Parts: sequence; C-alpha cells; structure tokens
Amino acid sequence: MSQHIRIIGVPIDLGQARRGVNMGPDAIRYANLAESLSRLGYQVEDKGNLHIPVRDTVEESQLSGEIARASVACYERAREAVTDGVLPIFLGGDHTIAIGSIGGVTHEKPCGVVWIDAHADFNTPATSPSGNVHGMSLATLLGEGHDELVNCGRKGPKIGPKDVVLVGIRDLDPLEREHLTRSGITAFTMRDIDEMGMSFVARETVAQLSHHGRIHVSLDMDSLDPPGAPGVGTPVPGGLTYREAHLLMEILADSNLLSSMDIVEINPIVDTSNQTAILAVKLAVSLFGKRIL
Ligand code: B3U
Ligand code: MN
Ligand code: MN
Repeated sequence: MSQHIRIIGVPIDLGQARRGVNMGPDAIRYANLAESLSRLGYQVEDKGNLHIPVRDTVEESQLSGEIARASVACYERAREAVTDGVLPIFLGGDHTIAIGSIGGVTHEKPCGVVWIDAHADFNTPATSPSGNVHGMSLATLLGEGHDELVNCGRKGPKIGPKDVVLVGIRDLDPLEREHLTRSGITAFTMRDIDEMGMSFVARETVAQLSHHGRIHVSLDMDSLDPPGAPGVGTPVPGGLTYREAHLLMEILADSNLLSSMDIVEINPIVDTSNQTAILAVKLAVSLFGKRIL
C-alpha cells in the first residue's frame, strides 16, 4: 500500500437538487483530514479542488454535459495518481464523482469496489423517478446511462458486476431494484447486516474483491445512521451505526489492499457543527490506520 496520500477535491453538486454538497471538500479539510492522515505516518499532499461550474450558472439541459466534463477531469486525476503510485482520496461533492474516480483508477487494470451507501445509485435515465445523476453513478460505471457519462475517459463499462459489492443498502426505487437484482451485483442490505453482523459482511466483501489485488472504497456518508451523520442531502433512517462503520473500515484495512477512496454527499449546510465531516475523517483514519492492539 502506498505511503503517499493525495487529496483531490471535487466540489460538484450538479448530480442532485439540493445546494450545499459542493462545500463538502472544505468541510472535510476543516475536519483535519490531512493532519489526521499525516499523524498515521503518511506523506499527505492536497491538490486543491477541480474547477466545477456553480450550479446557478448551469441550465437544466446542460447538467449531464457539465457532469461529463467534470468526470473527465476527475478521471484524468485518478489515472495520474495511479501512474504516480500514490493513493488518491477524492472529496465530493455528490456521488457523481465516482464516475471519474473509479473510471480513472481502472484505466490500466480493474480493481474491486466497495460501494457503501443507503442507496444503490443503480438508476438509469429510464428508471430514475428523480432524474438526478448521483442516483445513476454505479449503473453508469457498469455501462448504462447517459452516453457522455458512460464513455467518460474511455469508452464503455469501467467495472463489471463482480467487481463491486454494495454495503448498507436500504432505499431503492422500484425499477432500480429490478435492475439491481438482474445485474448479479452482491448487495449487503441493512437487513443482511442486522442478521449476519458487520464482521461477516465485511469479510465476505473483502473475499469477493481481493482477487484484483486492489480495492477502491466509495463512501457515501448517507450510509450512516442520520443521528450521527445528519449532514447529507438524502438521509435515510436505519443506517450503519458508528461501531458498524468503524468495524467495516478496520476489516477493509486488514486486507492491505486499499488503493483509492471517495468520501461523498456531505452537505455542511444541513449539518450541525460539521459532525458529518468529522465522522468521515474518523472513518478514514480507521481505514488507513493500524490495529489498535
Ligand atoms: N434513488 C433516488 C434517491 C437517491 C439516490 N442517491 C441518493 N439519493 N443520494 C434517486 O434519486 O435516484
Ligand atoms: Mn450514493
Ligand atoms: Mn446515498
């Protein structure tokens, strides 16, 4: 695992309707991400933010085009990080950033993806009730969605259904649910976590993804239970507890396979005292840290 971490901010809020998620990167920086990772012994470099147009200046009809433009920029940064042998952490922004981050880190070779989310983000323009692109990010990465997004960085699907495991799922749209069932993707719902425990779910997740020798963690903060992480655009009750989320990070850390990460959907406007970003930083410390004993 690389001892050099590169922070890349992607302040995009074009994939959903609520303003504020574009301030996520600064909220996470303010919660001391870089200092916390330095304390673990990493060399940490902050590359600042990608330039993303302000929501109010973008016409509705131009949204997917602008998201595509941002995704290509993010893709190039992700690809460059892999070439440079550093471990990139992408700070959202909404979950559309994963189109570019995961696209870019898989430019040369595939990697496993752990998608931690209350939602599956497996809508397509045909199944989505909202039309919001952040609810389509994973389907886009598997090759279904707006053409300019599916073909961002390189043509076609970026990952296959066996390359990704979903954890924390509890809110699916009806057609999205059918689409996910047909896809063959492994999804651990909150019910699975309740019944089998996070320890089993996390170990199964690693077992399914370890063959690629590299794991990307895409952490949507709405996977957490809203009382501990209120600063998200679409909170859903019944999420991961503090302890479940940390145990997941710790078991992923034990794999020694972590190669990149997204932290997405933090909205400081609806948060209190930046607690959602503070929690995200604690989770990143568990993900990149060593066992306590
Ligand atoms: N599935 C819904 C809601 C949603 C997806 N991702 C988030 N919310 N954060 C949709 O709009 O596709
Ligand atoms: Mn998401
Ligand atoms: Mn979500």
